Parts: sequence; C-alpha cells; structure tokens
Amino acid sequence: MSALTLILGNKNYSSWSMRPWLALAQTGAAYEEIVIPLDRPETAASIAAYSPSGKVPVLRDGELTVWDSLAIIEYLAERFPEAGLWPAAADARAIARSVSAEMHAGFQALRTHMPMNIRAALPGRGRAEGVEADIARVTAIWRDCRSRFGGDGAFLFGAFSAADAMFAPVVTRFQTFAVDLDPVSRAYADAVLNWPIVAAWCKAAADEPWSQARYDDL
Ligand SMILES: N[C@@H](CCC(=O)N[C@@H](CS)C(=O)NCC(=O)O)C(=O)O
Repeated sequence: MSALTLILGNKNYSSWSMRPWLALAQTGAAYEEIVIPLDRPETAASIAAYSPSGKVPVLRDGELTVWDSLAIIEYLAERFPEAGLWPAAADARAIARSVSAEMHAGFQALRTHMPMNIRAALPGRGRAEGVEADIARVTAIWRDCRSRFGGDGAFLFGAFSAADAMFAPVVTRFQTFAVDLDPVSRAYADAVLNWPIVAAWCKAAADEPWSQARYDDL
C-alpha cells in the first residue's frame, strides 16, 4: 500500500466516497485507491479489514487511518495546505465549513429518496415527502454562496473547494432525477459536472461492472 490510500465504495453509488476522492484528486497528490463493491455478501468483511467504523470511505496515510468523509477532507486540507481546499478568507471558510457540515448531517429525505446513481436516468422519481424542502434548501445555499463568495469563479467560493466536493453528489442526483433548477443553481451544477475531476469520477462510475438493483429499480 502506498503512503496515501483511499478505500472507497462503488463510484456509481457511494456518495460519501465521492467527496473525499474529489478533495484528494484536487490536491494533485499521488495516491492509490481500493474500491469495495457495496451491498454484497462479502462487503462488511472487506470494509472491516480497513475501517474501524465498518463504513467507507477510509484514508490510510502510512500507519494512520482516518475515517468519515468530512474528517478525511479536513485531514487532507491540513496535509496539503497549498491545495486551498478551504477558502482563504476566514468568513468564507467559516461559511464553507457550515454548509459542508449541514450537508454531512442533513438532507435525509433527499439522500433516502434520491440515492446517488450517476449513470442512471430516473426523471420524476424520488419525489417523496421532504424532498422538495431539501432541494429548496440546497439551492438556497448554492445561490447564497455564489452571490456572496463566488466572485469571478464558477464554484460556491470561487475556486473549487471542499464545499463543492461535499455537494458534488447532490449535483449528480439532480442530474439523475432531472430536478428543475433556477438559473444560478443550473450554472453551478453544470460547472461542477464539467470540472475535470468530477467528470473523471462520473466516467469511472459509468464504466463500473457492479449494479445495485435496489437503487436501479426505484
Ligand atoms: N458518515 C459517514 C457515512 C459513511 C457511509 O455511510 N458509507 C456507506 C457507503 S456510501 C457504507 O460504508 N456502507 C457500507 C455498509 O453499510 O455496509 C461518512 O461521512 O463517511
């Protein structure tokens, strides 16, 4: 195993894995990845070989094991300060952490009823109770960050940041479920989908051999 190894779930379905993978890719550091297909008889045992929580993602840095998506992103931000994973200005950084923590802790209806499934097209599905309210809050966050901190850049805080990595799986969900977006949110979502590391993750997701029927047959 090389110094930095990220252990992930399937790229098509594992939204929690996508977030730190994007942050790590954004640093430009060399790393290895291990992908563990989810929802299979051997999944729990495979994850347990790496993860004290029994969940992915997990980052190994030499002897150190870091788990949970947001903790991994914070670790990467400290390990690679030159990558600027968090905005440089203290106020922008505080808001970036607030919206990232809100994403990490919330949006239960959206996460349950619109599970990430990058290569699928499921227009009109997933519209269960609470989902519209979650979509409204996510897009309000995007509009607010874009107007206050976006500046000349295309992302929430101008340049691609950890906050964009946290919201990227929501962008792909809105694509999968064909959610109508206001113009500011649409432009932001397109910028995320076209960002090369996001496009690379989505391409890898589309090429994966595994499928999880319970997410494909919504
Ligand atoms: N709070 C955790 C959530 C991690 C999580 O739920 N990971 C899922 C995959 S997306 C998992 O490991 N599932 C495997 C299982 O439960 O067997 C994080 O942010 O990393």
